[in-house]
Formats: sequence, C-alpha cells, structure tokens
Amino acid sequence: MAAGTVCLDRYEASVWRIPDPNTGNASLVAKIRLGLANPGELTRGGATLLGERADYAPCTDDGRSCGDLYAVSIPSVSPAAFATWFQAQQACADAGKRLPTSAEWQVGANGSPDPGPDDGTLDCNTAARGTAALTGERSRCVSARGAFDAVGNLSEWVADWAPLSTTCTGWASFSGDFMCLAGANDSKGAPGALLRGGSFRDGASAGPLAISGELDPTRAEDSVGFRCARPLPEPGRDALWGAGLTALAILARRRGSR
Ligand SMILES: [Ca+2]
Ligand SMILES: [Ca+2]
Repeated sequence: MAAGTVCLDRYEASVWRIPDPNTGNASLVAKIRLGLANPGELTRGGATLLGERADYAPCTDDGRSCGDLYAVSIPSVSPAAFATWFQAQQACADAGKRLPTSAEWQVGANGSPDPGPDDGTLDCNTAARGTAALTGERSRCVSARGAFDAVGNLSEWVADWAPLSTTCTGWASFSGDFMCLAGANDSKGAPGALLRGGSFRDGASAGPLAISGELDPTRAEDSVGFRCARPLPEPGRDALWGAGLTALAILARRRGSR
C-alpha cells in the first residue's frame, strides 16, 4: 500500500525458504519481487514457511547465508517471529525490498486502533490471546492507509538504530503508548534497533506511537517481527513496472515450454 513515497507492506512479513531461487524457482522469485506471489504458488514451488521458531539457519544471526529467504506480504499466514534485525533485513532485501524507516512506518500505521479492547477475534492482537495471530486475521486492526496489525501482534523492527535503551519514560499525557528510548546502556557493546507498534503482550501500551530501543539487533524474540517497504516508482516510471511484468510473462512462458 502507498504511504507517501514508499510502498509499505500491508501485512507483517511471512518468511519463506525458496529452494533453487536462481534456477527452477526464478519466476516465483520474480513474482515475489513484484508483490504478486500467492500461498498456492509458494507451496507449489516447494517453499517452506519459517518463523514460528528460530529456524532460519543456515542464515546467521548477523545476516550471512540468507540467500534463500524471502519476506512476503500475504494474509492468513503466520507472521515471521524470531528473526534478528539482520535476518529481517536480508529477507526484505532478497524480496527486492528493505525495512521501512521509523518515520515511514509511522505514516503507514497512522489511524490504527490504539489499541482499543481486544476481543480475541477482530480487534488488534494486544492482550487476549498471548500469541501471534495470522496476518490480517484481526480485521478491525487496520490503519488509515490499509496496513494490518501495525498495532500489536508482532512488534516490528524498523530500519533505524539508536543507543541501546534501558528506560521507558512513556509519552506523558500525549499518549499511553510505550516510549523506551531513554537510559543509554554503553556497557553492552551493541546499539538498539528500533521496534514499533507493540506486540500481543503489550496491552494498552501498544499503539501507533509505541517505540522502543531496548533490543539490540542480534536478538530473536517470539514477539518481534517486521514488515518491508520499497520505494514507489517515481511519477512516469510505471513503464518500468510494465517492463517487469512483461519479463515475468516471458519467464513463465519459457518455463511452461520446457
Ligand atoms: Ca505489528
Ligand atoms: Ca496505546
């Protein structure tokens, strides 16, 4: 979905391991990069859904050997948890995308319920269930621009780093969302990678303003995921996307004629 100058993923990322991404599944990877792959095609390509546990190896915590991992934005699948910031960055990059900046994430999340009650089925997943819901399952948890689960479900890595934080001062009277960017820890030898939105554990302190620098980018947590973004084509650049679709059709035809 469009959010200013970027296209922000509508759903929290699911991460798929794609066998033979440069050969037999090259056309599937091309579809992923165009945002057109669906679950049936992923399954037919032999893709495996990851991220319900820390199962990204051989992709390392610092993001090496991750070439077969692809972040995909689709509804009704398990969003990828347990990814370090580096693994999340690689899964976005392999899909032709990147992590959004905190400011880009903010534009996409704006207008989401904050968080309101959690009825366990339709509202933002912030308290009632205690585990991640499927992507987009909480149908009321949608932002003004159409992003699902920005508030709650999995807390989301964004691109920015800050000094590793230790203290949550909050937003005072401006918002009840958490704001944990104080008390820099300079003894740990790591920065803090920013998290946005809060998770299924955060109750009322989840929300579109929730922000934390308490986790270093090497951490893998059950309540932390991400979504990806890519630049929108500049005005008049639609022709490039047309060329991409044409290339995809040629690839598919070639594959079919083998
Ligand atoms: Ca989320
Ligand atoms: Ca809140």
